[in-house]
Amino acid sequence: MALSVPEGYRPLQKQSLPDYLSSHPHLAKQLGGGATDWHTQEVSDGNVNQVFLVHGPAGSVCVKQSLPYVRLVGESWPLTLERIHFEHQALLEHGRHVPGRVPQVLHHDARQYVLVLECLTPHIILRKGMTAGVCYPRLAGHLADYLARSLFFSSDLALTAAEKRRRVATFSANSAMCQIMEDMVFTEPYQLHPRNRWTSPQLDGLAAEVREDVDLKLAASRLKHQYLTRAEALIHGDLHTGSIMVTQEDTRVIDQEFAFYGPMGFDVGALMANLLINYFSQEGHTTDAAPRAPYQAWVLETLEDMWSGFHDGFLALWEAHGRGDAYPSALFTSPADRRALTEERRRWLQGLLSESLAFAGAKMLRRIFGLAHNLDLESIAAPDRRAGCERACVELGRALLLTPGRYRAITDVTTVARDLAEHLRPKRRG
Ligand code: SR1
Ligand code: MG
Repeated sequence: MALSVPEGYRPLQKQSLPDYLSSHPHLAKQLGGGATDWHTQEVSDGNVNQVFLVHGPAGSVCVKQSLPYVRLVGESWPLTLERIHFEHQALLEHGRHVPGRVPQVLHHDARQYVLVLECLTPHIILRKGMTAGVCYPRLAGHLADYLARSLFFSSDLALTAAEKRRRVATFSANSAMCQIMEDMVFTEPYQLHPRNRWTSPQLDGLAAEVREDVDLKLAASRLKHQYLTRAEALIHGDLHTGSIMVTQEDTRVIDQEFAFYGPMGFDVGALMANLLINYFSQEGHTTDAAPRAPYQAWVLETLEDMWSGFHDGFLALWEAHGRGDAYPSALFTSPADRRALTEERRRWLQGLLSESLAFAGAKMLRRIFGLAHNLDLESIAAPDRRAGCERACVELGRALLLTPGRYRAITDVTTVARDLAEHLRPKRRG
């Protein structure tokens, strides 16, 4: 694909932003004063887009623009500009389902592929906070609620089939972004690919084992098929801890450019994977002076609380608002029918746990062997120490991907994680 942009499209720069904002009176008003009073900061932090914060005497805004390529890699990796439109649509839809958990949209410029959003302050990226060992007491509850509401209200459990199909049709055009995930999550980590990287030479053997493990490749391909075919709900599509901003009081989900109607487990599993990666990475950050064991306990507790809060919240939504075309209420009228339906809902969530764990496994492996790695692990400077943590991620990730049904409860996963971390400890001290 060549770099091509529509006529009139101009990538914004620090210098051109004040002019752009001045030409939109409602944004200029939000900032207050005039263009010369505004201070602009480039804060592009994700892998894909460019992002600026602009501060004025009355307020601040966040300006995000699609570039015709992947920012992390540059012009050698062209990418369609339309991703910002899908992010806009997803922000509106999820914003309706989970008010207050996504940033407010202030402006969408379809011709310049720009979104202007509420500037989240004093929020920071969750992954940065978690790498530094900061606890967020409200995180599990907020994430559980976000997952339950965003997934339930965009599914066939809540919508009519016609409405659901209309929405699926809109988002199915986000295929350039979906293809990034199809390649980077389910395919590249299992083959020799020029984009892949890992801690070498420490993990060379493990990377080769992964490439040669046919059961693992089948399990990853099975999941890829689910990702390709299961239009279950409007998912965020890249729900890692770098797509979440936090304070002690607040949690916001950002960066919806990968959104589409896909399997619910892809979002739930992404969060599980990223919490588990952080958990294992703490073994690399701990020192005698600043032990991270209490923090690790908090991370696993957050994972358990997030899943159980999601489980209970989703069930409650289904009971109260299950008026979609799936499971027609006309079929379940007697007390016995209703009891059977309640049982069915529990089984359904048990199935979702397994699917989420399998996706979590795939997401753990891609962060060790694929292109895009996590700060949690990357910030461990000593390669041997980092490789030890990564091995634990691979061991658990592989087990989740191969045998997700073995974990009947989330505590079965956290028990195994604790065990694996315990085995890492003597090696670290030695
Ligand atoms: C080109 S890098 C793309 C990756 O970064 C994003 O955060 C997604 O995880 C994606 O796979
Ligand atoms: Mg992102």
